[in-house]
Amino acid sequence: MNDLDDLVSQAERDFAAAGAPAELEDAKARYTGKAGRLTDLLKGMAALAPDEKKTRGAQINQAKQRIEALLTARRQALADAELAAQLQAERLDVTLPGRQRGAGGLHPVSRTMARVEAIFASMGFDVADGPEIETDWMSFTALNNPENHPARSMQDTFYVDMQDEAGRWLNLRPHTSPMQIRYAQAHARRHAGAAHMPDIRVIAPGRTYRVDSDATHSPMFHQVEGLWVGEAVSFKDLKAVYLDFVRAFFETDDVTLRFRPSYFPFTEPSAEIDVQFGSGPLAGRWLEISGAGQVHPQVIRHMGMDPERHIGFAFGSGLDRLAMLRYGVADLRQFFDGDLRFLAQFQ
Ligand code: 2U9
Repeated sequence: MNDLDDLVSQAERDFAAAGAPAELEDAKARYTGKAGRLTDLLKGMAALAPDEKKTRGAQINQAKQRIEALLTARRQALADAELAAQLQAERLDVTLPGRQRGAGGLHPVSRTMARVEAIFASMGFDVADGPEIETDWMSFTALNNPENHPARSMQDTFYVDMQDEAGRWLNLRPHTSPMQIRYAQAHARRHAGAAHMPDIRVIAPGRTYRVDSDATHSPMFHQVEGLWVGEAVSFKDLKAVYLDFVRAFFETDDVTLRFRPSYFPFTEPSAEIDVQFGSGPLAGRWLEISGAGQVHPQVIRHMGMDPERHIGFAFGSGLDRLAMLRYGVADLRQFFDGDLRFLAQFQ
């Protein structure tokens, strides 16, 4: 091995020892820089004879080319290593699934509503829908609650700053009954003049509003009312339908109903319906669950029907109260606080 081979080997080792581009450039300067060892060798040729200069010059040039090739290779290796380190540090797993929104679910009151609708649908009841902002006539007069009658103050109604054609303030419906008035009127119009009118069997679930707020009352709450009108409907039909409903809703036959006389302007006679479970956490207590009665003849008239021919029963329950009983919730307001820790339990 001559001195030039030696030099190339030393350069190779020096380059290999450089762990970063700046160190490599320093090492390069020690060989090919102005004061570098190759440069020194070239300078040392001045003293040689012309023949020797030629051979020596060619050898030095060859050594320089080898050193430059080593340098290029080492530069590339360092750049590759830097890139590999960067790729490792900034590694992205593109196969990871994207962040997903948590799956939503139905509110317990919505679930209860769907459940009530399904049970009554199985008994041949349709579901009515209608506006939440109502006229005075629909919310009160049609339901035998005449203007200026003291019974109107039984409901702490929200009024809307808008008037109907009769100049009366609109209201946020205090019960779901207007939906049934509208439904019955449309039914009566459809069958006007016919020898026989099919029975009306409908439930009206939805949001209702009253100025009332405590553990068992919320200014916005939900009702579900039912109505069956025909030519031969009686209180025993009401009892049978309601008992079937309660058994299906609470998933037990171990339940007794009690009808207590009561008063509502829209029904006569009227009753409160209580339930008592034979077992379970609520066993042995009478729980008020609904109001009901035979639809008042005046209300039948407002539906566009003849009370001499048509008779019916109606009932009304607080949907939120049904949900509270079914799920064992003590404070109605929890349904409307929007706390997901509470609501997620019902999914
Ligand atoms: C029409 C005619 C009659 C619906 C009825 C009740 C009795 C009743 C309350 C239960 C709990 C309201 O939410 S609550 O406070 N309702 O007691 N509702 S009879 O009677 C009607 C409905 C529609 C056309």
